[in-house]
Amino acid sequence: MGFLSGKRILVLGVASKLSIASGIAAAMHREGAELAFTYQNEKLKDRVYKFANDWCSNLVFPCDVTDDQQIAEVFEGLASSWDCLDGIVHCVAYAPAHELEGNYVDVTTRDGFLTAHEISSYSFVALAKAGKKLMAGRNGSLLTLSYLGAMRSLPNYNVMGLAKASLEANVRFMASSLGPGGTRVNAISAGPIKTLAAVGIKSFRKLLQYNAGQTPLRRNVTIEEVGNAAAFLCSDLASGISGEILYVDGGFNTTAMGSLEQS
Ligand code: NAD
Ligand code: 0WE
Repeated sequence: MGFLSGKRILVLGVASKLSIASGIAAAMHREGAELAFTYQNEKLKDRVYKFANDWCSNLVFPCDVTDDQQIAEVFEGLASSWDCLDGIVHCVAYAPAHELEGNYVDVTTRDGFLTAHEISSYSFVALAKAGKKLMAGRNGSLLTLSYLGAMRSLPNYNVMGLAKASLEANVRFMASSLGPGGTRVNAISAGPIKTLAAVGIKSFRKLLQYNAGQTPLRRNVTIEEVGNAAAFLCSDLASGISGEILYVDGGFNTTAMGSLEQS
């Protein structure tokens, strides 16, 4: 029996087999969780249905997180199959591409700032709000994905860093808000991984190479490793952990200088 057996968990953010959400779903399925999924738009619909099927799920809902109606309908849909919900996994982020390349002060706009914060941070509390009733009275768990750019500046991550900082504060305020009802709220801050969200990011290959060379483990992390940590955090094994940002980055964030060898 897996350590998530009996848990019902909603996963947002599957876009491909490389998605961090896919690594998380695979680990959670392996540990016995029952899963439900959402997809952002029609382009992703068939693909997400296929993935859901692989993980023995037929609960799939459209959900663009900028749309309150769609968010509400996810939980109405879930409620017609499940009488309760134990977890929500939020693997969603977006900033307009032109904000993720170039000098931060030069490229940041009001519009891009608002979009990044709405999709990458506000949506997490919006989901918690809409799912609150279904999750009430369980040892529930909410999980989101962050990145070190929340804490440190780095080239090109730009306004996404601010959105992740907001997301991490969101984790702490949501943990305080939902803790009395038994729900835990955490984030994983993952090291860089080549996913769809990394395609088209300027110099991402260079960043991956530098990161591996400067990391205590001398390599990048995988979606399987993030998946295992996510499964743990959403399980009762993590019953004492809330409001936490757990780094799954091979130790990168703990060093001031990882290596003096050429990266
Ligand atoms: P991905 O492209 O596979 O996933 C991003 C997801 O966001 C997609 O499924 C996309 O459909 C969804 N999305 C974007 N806008 C949306 C909207 N308006 N409504 C609903 N869904 C929307 O990439 P990923 O790397 O797996 O990203 C998942 C999470 O992991 C993100 O929060 C990202 O910031 C975070 N993260 C990624 C890395 C990395 O290096 N890849 C590192 C740390 C954290
Ligand atoms: O959070 C992310 C990326 C999230 C993301 C990706 C895109 C690409 C497509 C948000 N918005 C968009 N918008 C698009 O149009 N990561 C942690 C991965 C990432 O992205 C970077 C990084 C790292 C690491 C961008 C610049 C520098 C480093």
